[in-house]
Amino acid sequence: MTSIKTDRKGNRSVGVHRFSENPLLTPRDIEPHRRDFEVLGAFNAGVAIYQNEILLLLRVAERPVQPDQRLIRVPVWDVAREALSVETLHNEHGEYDVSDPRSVVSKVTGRFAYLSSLSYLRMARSRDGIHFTVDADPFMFPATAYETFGIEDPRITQIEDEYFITYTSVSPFGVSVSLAVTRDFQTVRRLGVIFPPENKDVVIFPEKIGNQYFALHRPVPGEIGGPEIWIADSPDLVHWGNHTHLLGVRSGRWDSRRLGAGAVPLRTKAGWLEVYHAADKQGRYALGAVLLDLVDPRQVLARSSHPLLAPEMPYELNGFYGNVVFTCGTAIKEDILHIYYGVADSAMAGAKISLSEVLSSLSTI
Ligand code: MAN
Repeated sequence: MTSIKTDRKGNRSVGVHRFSENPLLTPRDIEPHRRDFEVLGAFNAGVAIYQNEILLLLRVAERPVQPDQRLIRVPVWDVAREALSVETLHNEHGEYDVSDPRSVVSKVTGRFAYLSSLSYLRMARSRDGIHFTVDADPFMFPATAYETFGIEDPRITQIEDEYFITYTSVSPFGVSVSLAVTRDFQTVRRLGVIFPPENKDVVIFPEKIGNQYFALHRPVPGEIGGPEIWIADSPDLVHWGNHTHLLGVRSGRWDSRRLGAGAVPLRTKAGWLEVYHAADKQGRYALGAVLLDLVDPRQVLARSSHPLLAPEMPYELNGFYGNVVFTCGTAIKEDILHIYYGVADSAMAGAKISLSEVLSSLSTI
């Protein structure tokens, strides 16, 4: 049975089955890591399967409780003290622009000053992939000079018995991507910054291709060019080179403004399937897929002309930052792809989609 629908223009859309239990995890399910903080979001989780459990490595965003509207209290990791500090900004005369809830912009300099919350990584574990128990303590907390504003959007790639975690590290130096590794999801070892600013959305392929490891990454050019997906290779997962541009925005389509890799690429008979996110000119974040050649992943074989999953449900449309679906990981069970995805920068949701339907929905233009 197929649920591919074809509209009058011949465009095919794939049947997506959101979990009826959505949202799976919300800020209410998470205790803040300290009592004077509040949880704003638990979203954009990396996915791993470990000892018969589905793990969601959540990005948890917290901020200090804000007792007074004239003041803005922002969290910053203090590297020298090895402690979280709370800085108080005076906003009596509207000195700061907080119209984008994600950041605090100085009206004096016209520039970004702080993130409004600090993100760290926290583990949720499940036997059935639907009901999750959240660990009491953070799994990874900011710890280095490149992480003082937080760590975000982890992706987990299993290579043999090691799990490599790429994550966004944010600091006054910019937005970079760092790597860490764990074997047991108890202890984790940092391997440092692997892509300097500005870069995000790094996913590592789960096996060597030829003699090299491969990764997708998303630099953000300052003046010329745009936020698009690149591919690089590496002999050791730490040193990356042979950078080439892979996938660009498409004017007038769902991926017209910016795009970035989402889930860890999945090996299929037809090629590497990458579920990626993109924003359009209206700022809507949706998910689609691209198929890359198995032997030479620098070759794009086909791509979604329409999103596989776009914000529709109230929990996707409304939240801390609405109209956003954003994935950092999937799990495959036979032909069914389970997409775990962050909604509205607030919570986690899941959806099932047939892998063969996804593959046959991709088009070569
Ligand atoms: C950023 C991403 C995500 C976030 C979206 C929407 O580009 O890195 O962290 O979900 O924007 O706010």
